[in-house]
This record gives sequence, structure tokens and C-alpha cells, in this order.
Amino acid sequence: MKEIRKAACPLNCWDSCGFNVTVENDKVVKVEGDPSHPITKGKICGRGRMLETRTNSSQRLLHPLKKINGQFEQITWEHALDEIAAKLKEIKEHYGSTAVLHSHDYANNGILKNLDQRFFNCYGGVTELYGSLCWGSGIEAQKWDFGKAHSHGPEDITNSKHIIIWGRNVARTNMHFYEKLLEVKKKGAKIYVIDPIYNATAKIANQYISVKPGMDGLLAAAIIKEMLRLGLEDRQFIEQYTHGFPDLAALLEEISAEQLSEMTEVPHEIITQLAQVYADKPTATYMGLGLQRYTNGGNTIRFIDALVAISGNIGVAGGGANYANLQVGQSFVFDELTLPSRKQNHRQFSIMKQAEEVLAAVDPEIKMIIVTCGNPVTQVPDTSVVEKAFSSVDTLVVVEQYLTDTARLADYILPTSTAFEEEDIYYSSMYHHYVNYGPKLVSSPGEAKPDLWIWTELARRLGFGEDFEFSREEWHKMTFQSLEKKGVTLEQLKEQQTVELPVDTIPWQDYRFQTPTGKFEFTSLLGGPLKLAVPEESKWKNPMLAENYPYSLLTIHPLRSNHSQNYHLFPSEPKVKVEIASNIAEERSLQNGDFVRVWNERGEVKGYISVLVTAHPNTVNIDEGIWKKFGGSVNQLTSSRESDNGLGSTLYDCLVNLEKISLK
Ligand SMILES: Nc1nc2c(c(=O)[nH]1)N[C@H]1C(S)=C(S)[C@@H](COP(=O)(O)OP(=O)(O)OC[C@H]3O[C@@H](n4cnc5c(=O)[nH]c(N)nc54)[C@H](O)[C@@H]3O)O[C@H]1N2
Ligand SMILES: Nc1nc2c(c(=O)[nH]1)N[C@H]1C(S)=C(S)[C@@H](COP(=O)(O)OP(=O)(O)OC[C@H]3O[C@@H](n4cnc5c(=O)[nH]c(N)nc54)[C@H](O)[C@@H]3O)O[C@H]1N2
Ligand code: SF4
Ligand SMILES: [Mo]
Repeated sequence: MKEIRKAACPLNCWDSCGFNVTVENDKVVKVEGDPSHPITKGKICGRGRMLETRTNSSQRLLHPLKKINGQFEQITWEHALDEIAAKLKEIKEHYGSTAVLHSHDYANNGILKNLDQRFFNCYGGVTELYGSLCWGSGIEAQKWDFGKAHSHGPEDITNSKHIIIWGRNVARTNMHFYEKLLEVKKKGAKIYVIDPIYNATAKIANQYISVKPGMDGLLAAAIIKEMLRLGLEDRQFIEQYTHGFPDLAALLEEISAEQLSEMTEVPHEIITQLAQVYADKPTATYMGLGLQRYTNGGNTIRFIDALVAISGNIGVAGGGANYANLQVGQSFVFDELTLPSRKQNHRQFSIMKQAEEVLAAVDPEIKMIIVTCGNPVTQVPDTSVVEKAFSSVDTLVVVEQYLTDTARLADYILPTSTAFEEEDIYYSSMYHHYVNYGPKLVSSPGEAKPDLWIWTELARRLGFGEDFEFSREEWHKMTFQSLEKKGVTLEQLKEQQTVELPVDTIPWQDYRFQTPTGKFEFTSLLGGPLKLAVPEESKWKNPMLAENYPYSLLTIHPLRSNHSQNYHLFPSEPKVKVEIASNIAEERSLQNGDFVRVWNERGEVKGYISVLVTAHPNTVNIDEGIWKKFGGSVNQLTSSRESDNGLGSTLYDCLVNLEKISLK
């Protein structure tokens, strides 16, 4: 019998869509949008629709596997879990629990995916990762400036006169925001896109501003300088609600407008025009995550925040320095779920440098790595070091749905369920503030089991089984405690499928910032003054490097895949596409379809040229996520350096060279 069930998208994405899933004979046959979802309104993207394929594909991992003499062999769950538990026990006794590294990312937005942390905390505390490849620099930057990263609710954009899309690839990564942009544009709002690539969002903008990659902080500084010159700043806001403005003004005295224009490669007239746009309030700023994946990423976001602040666009309808919306995730209670108090030992590695840290670890060395909800061999920078580190440990356990590049290196692969095979609750702290319910719709194929079942079984074997004796309903109730006090209940969510979380839809309206001074901090008591910083891999910081490797490589998010999740499921085999600005095509006599080698001191990637007519000069892009067998990973080229505030990646701060080669 065929039925249509409501469900939720689990993918790590801005949009957190509501689904209508057609189920027939215990099988998912179609994934569509749920028209009744208040934000996503029945529209979903190809990645969402492909969850049908991800559920049913014959490439799914169906049985636990153990590598014996270099070959994977099927073993029973009993066998796999007994052996892994015995190793965990032995490692803890001989080396201490921090000899285990938990490597993870956020492949699945389900609340109960956090129970892996409960397992590791009850085990005694392992080596954990801190920071974020994704948005770390910007989150920390907004913590310094505002106290927290909060965004305006999706509807508030209808109040904006001008909308600046600053390094967010909206049409590709955040489709419901794109729909909103089309809607408000029709009503007269003006849209500006600031990006080194003339992307699909730029096509609908009233104006496209091309900027040198990594130079947005200086562009914001230039606009501030121009606003001050023209007297366009909001003096009242600056005087009453901010801290450290004189430091900023003094810093801007040190550099000329001409110099800023030259370095950002944005003409001075455009800077003047943007100063006027910011003054003609309300102007909303929507930042993406691409622009902070640079060594100067924290300062970039802080300068953009400062621009929004001096122009008086904070705490007003239609304004905002919109980056992420941590209010969403903070609606839930996690400590009772993850039990941090149970940790006896503790060690942290940076997520960016996890591979180097594994290789360098002493006291204790890393004996085992357990990977959940992540594919580090493809997604973590500097792949060759990642491969080395993940191959170096005695035991690598990978909990996966597919035989990814990371899983291939494993000693044990534990096959796990996909989202429609287990019940959970999904949200994203990126765009809207609705949480969605995802019921279990079908059984898992073969012997695949939910991650939670795996933790429960391992916990039982390690003597803390009682810590996992809760039903999904009970776990979910734990996270809903503070919401229930505000009248939002789990029952409501299950009945309505989605509920609005009680968050501020116009943050900072009361001008009470959560910083140490209670003000917006141009000079942060936590992080210090703003700095006019440039990318590490640039002609200013490293002229020799820039001479040998003259092009800036971006590795932006792919259209049809969430990171590495879909490439192997495409109907035709994916190829590496090397997109280049037209000046590079001219300099190197390259045309569409040419086969090239892109390289730097970390590695090389080969692929086919596609010329971007309107990209910023000297810019190259290769979409991230592509598997080794299809020519990846692009992270062969990227650096594991951390951003200025230590918590973000520098994935796009990457210089390369390229040359035409013949097809093998
Ligand atoms: N289709 C698709 N959608 C996704 C994802 C996916 O993998 N595929 N992933 C999801 C996740 S986890 C995330 S974090 C988000 C990311 O969402 P976005 O922030 O939209 O995505 P990015 O690909 O990081 O880059 C966004 C834009 O930044 C621009 N950019 C790069 N460097 C600079 C710079 O120095 N200055 C400026 N001004 N712009 C710059 C790029 O050209 C690109 O247009 O997307 C989510 N949505
Ligand atoms: N060069 C470059 N590198 C990047 C980026 C970039 O822009 N450029 N983007 C960065 C960003 S923003 C992010 S967020 C990261 C993403 O990095 P990852 O989260 O590591 O990327 P995914 O490809 O989504 O890989 C997740 C893996 O988890 C598995 N998985 C899915 N659901 C589950 C589940 O329920 N349980 C378990 N155990 N496994 C599951 C999937 O099969 C998949 O193989 O990549 C970062 N890396
Ligand atoms: S990947 Fe994002 S846009 Fe696509 S269906 Fe899922 S939540 Fe919606
Ligand atoms: Mo991300």
C-alpha cells in the first residue's frame, strides 16, 4: 500500500525542509516537499530528492565489515561489537581513554546524533575536536562583537530597503532564501551581491560587486571609512551602545581609501555607493560562510559587523548582520543528553589540524579513531596528511552508510541507518527557526542499524548500559525541557510536524548585547581590537608563494551534492571541473574542456576547464566533496591552517598554479 508521510530533511543545510515522503511496502519511493511547511512550502532541492536514492541504493553498506589482511570481510554484529568493546577497554586501561579520538562532523542534523558524545563521555572522556571547518571563525567573531551569532527571522527581509548578499551562494545553498529574495525584489527591495564569482544569485541582483577573495574585511573597512568621511554614520548608536569606536577610527586613519580600493580590487566609486546604501536604512546584510574560510576570517566578519553597527542597522527591522542563528539550537537542552559531567579525562584537537595532531600525539598516543557523521578523508583539509594519520592508528572504526574514502581506510566499518529508518527531530541553526519531526518510515536494509543502537550495544559491553536505557521519546523529552516551560511541547511537534521556536526574530532590539561590556564591541574585551588583516596565502603576506602560485583557489559547495554525500549516486560519473576566471584562460591559452593539473606544495588535482566569464581575475574554483575515485579530493590542495581566532578553517585561503596536460 502506498502512503504519503510527513518527514524532515536531515542534511546539514541552511533550509531544514519539511518533506512528504511516499512509502510503499516498507520502501521509500519518492521524496517531495511538504506544502504545509511554513518556510519551505513544498519546495525542496535535488539533494533532498536524492535521499530516496541514498536510502535505496545497492551501494549501501549492509553488514559490519572487518579488514583482514587488507581485505574487508563480513562479520557478525556480535563479533564486531565484542572486539571493538574489548579494544576500548584495553586502551582505557593501558593508555587512558583519551587515546581514543572521536572524529566527526555534522552530516545529520538529528538531535539524537549527539548521543555519540554521551557514549564517549560515559566511557571516561576521549580526545575531542574543537572548532569548525564550516563556520567557526564567524561564530567566534560574532561572539566577540555581539555576544552571540543571532539572525533575523526569514520574514523580516520584507522590511529591508537594501539587501547585501555577502559571500553566500544563496541560489545554490539556501534555496528558500532565494525564493524570498525574488519575492522582495518584486516589491522594490534592491539586492547587491558581493562575491568573487558571478554566481546564480548575482544574476538576480540589482548590482554585482566583484571582490578579491579574502579581502572583504578590508572592503567593509573601506565602506566604514567612506561613511565616516561623508558623515553618514549613526552617531547616536555609536555613542550609546558601542565600545571601542575610537580604536576603529584610529585604525582607519592608518590606511588610505586608495590603498583599500587597490587591495580589495573594488573601485572607489563602488565603495562610495555602498556607503550610501548602508546609510539608506534599513539595509540587511546576509553573510555566507565562504568569506570567512580564510586566515583573516574572524576579522572579515568583525569588520562587516562593524559596518552594520556604525550604519545603525543593528536591532532594527529589515537590518541585521545575519550570519548564523544560534538561538535555534540553543532552544534545546543538550547537557542531559550528552552528560559532560561524566568525563574523567579530556583532551582536545583542532578539527582543522586533527591529522597532524594524531601524528604528533604523545601521552597518550592515539590508538583508536572512531568516525561518526563525517568523511574526514574527503572533507578535512590537506588530504595527504589526513590519509597518513587515519592509516597510522592501530584501529580505525567508521560508522557509515557508504564505502567512502574514509571508510576504505577503516579496520571496522559499522553500517548505519539513513534518516527515514529512524525517528528523530531536525533543526538547523543557520536560517529559519522551525524544528521538524522525522518519524521512522521504513526498516533499514540488511543489518544496518541506527547509530544509537550501536552506542547502546557498546555501552552495555563496557558496563554503562543503563546510561542508554531510554526510549527515543524519553531522549527527545530531555531536550525539550526548557521549551515545554515556554509552552512548546514535543506532542505539538509530533502532531503538527513542525513548530516555531520562541526566538527573537529581530535580535538586539533592546541593544543589550551579551558581551562583557553589554555593548556592541568594536574592540572586543574577549578578542582585542580589529585588525586590517589579509589572507595568509596572498601577495601581501607571502610574495614568493604568490609568484609561484598566482591563482586563488576556492572550493565551494557543490550544487547537486551535500559535500561528499551524493557524487557516487549521480546517474553519470562525476568529473572534476576546474572553473577559471577569463584572464587565466587568456594567460594560459586555455579553453573549455581542456584537461589541467592544478597544484601547490600540498598536492595536486586534475580536471577539466570551464571558463567563468565574469569571475574576479585570478580566481579558480573546484567544487568540494568529490571522491578519490572520481579525481578528488580537492582538499589535496587546501591548508589545515586555522583562522585568526583559532576556531575556523582556511579552506579558501589557498594559492595554486595550473597547467594544461594531455589526457592519460
Ligand atoms: N547545494 C549545496 N548546498 C549546501 C551545501 C552543499 O554541500 N551543497 N552545504 C551546506 C553547508 S554545510 C554550508 S556550510 C552552507 C554554505 O553555504 P554558502 O556560504 O552559500 O556556501 P559556500 O560554498 O561556502 O560559499 C558561498 C559563496 O562564497 C563565495 N566566496 C568565497 N570566497 C569569498 C570571499 O573571499 N569573499 C566573498 N565575498 N565571497 C566569497 C563563493 O564564491 C560562493 O559564492 O551550504 C549548505 N548548503
Ligand atoms: N575544500 C573544502 N572542504 C570543505 C568545505 C569546503 O567548502 N571546501 N566545506 C566544509 C564544511 S562547510 C562542512 S560542514 C564539512 C562537512 O564535512 P562532512 O560532514 O564530513 O561531509 P559529508 O560529505 O556530509 O560527510 C558526511 C558523511 O557522514 C555520513 N552520514 C550521513 N548520515 C549519517 C548518520 O546518520 N550517521 C553516520 N554515522 N554517518 C552518517 C555520510 O554517508 C557521509 O559519508 O566539510 C568541510 N570541508
Ligand atoms: S538539502 Fe537543504 S534545501 Fe535541500 S531538501 Fe534538504 S534542507 Fe531542503
Ligand atoms: Mo558547513
